[in-house]
Amino acid sequence: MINFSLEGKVALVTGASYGIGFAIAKAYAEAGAKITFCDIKQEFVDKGLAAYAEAGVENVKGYVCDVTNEAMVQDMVAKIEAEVGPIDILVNNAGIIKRIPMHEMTADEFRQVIDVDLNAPFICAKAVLPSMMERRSGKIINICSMMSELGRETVSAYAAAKGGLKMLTRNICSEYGEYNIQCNGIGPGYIETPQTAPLREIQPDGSKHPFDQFICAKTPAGRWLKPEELTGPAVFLASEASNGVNGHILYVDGGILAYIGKQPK
Ligand code: NAP
Ligand code: GCO
Repeated sequence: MINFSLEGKVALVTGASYGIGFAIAKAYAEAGAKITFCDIKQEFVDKGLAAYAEAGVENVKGYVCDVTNEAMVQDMVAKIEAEVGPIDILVNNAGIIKRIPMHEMTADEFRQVIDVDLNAPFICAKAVLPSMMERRSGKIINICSMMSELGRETVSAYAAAKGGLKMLTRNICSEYGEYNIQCNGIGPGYIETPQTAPLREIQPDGSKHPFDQFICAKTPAGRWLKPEELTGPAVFLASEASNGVNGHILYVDGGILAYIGKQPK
């Protein structure tokens, strides 16, 4: 029988107080996993714990951790291993974006995005790999993006990071596949979360944001996706059902990458 269950597995989802990370962690709990997550501030961890409780997800553990800080990440992983158990599933979800024209972006702003969106997935994967190697089993899932494949104005740092994250995914696959560790990516399309809220703001005249209209024209279904639409693929990539899948970026984009876009009327 195909095993999509996560029964008895320990999952760490970074940046999962809300948004995509929250939806994935909740789905993992429903599939039987023990959930741990982190966020950068205690305030957000507390809000996340309350949200999981409200959603009926029990025994969730939240940790304050800035995923760009290797010492904090190593300490968090050690705490999880002591308090919950060895981490079977890591989802590198935490991420930021800065939408600034490249010629106006400071090097520090560029570095901040690279730090969270690319360096941190390296730091977190490096922290869980030794135990996964010892147990000869593990799943690492990196949350990539349309910008792992495409560029657009004002997101140079984010696209560079997410493009790099695609190749980090493939390299972890290449280097650790022999330990029965699978590393794959999920490439969400355009998802309704706080990160994209500015792109969906209703205009003063009551019309849709131009970018909202643009994305609906670029998506065959003509709509934004919801975080919950990522959870099936996320459970699949965390389960034994995907043990033969490695180094793959699974795009959950409603068909954006396959579509030239709806012809304007
Ligand atoms: P979001 O709503 O902005 O949530 C991002 C989460 O990451 C927040 O909980 C945030 O915590 C946390 N975080 C940021 N920096 C952190 C750090 N240094 N240490 C720990 N946690 C940190 O984003 P989202 O839309 O759910 O996106 C989640 C992931 O999916 C990101 O990697 C994003 O790039 C990717 N993605 C999103 C979309 C989309 O359309 N939404 C599409 C493709 C890919 P704070 O609240 O404390 O900052
Ligand atoms: C943007 C959006 C995108 C999404 C996502 C698309 O400004 O274009 O924020 O980058 O977050 O990454 O897959």
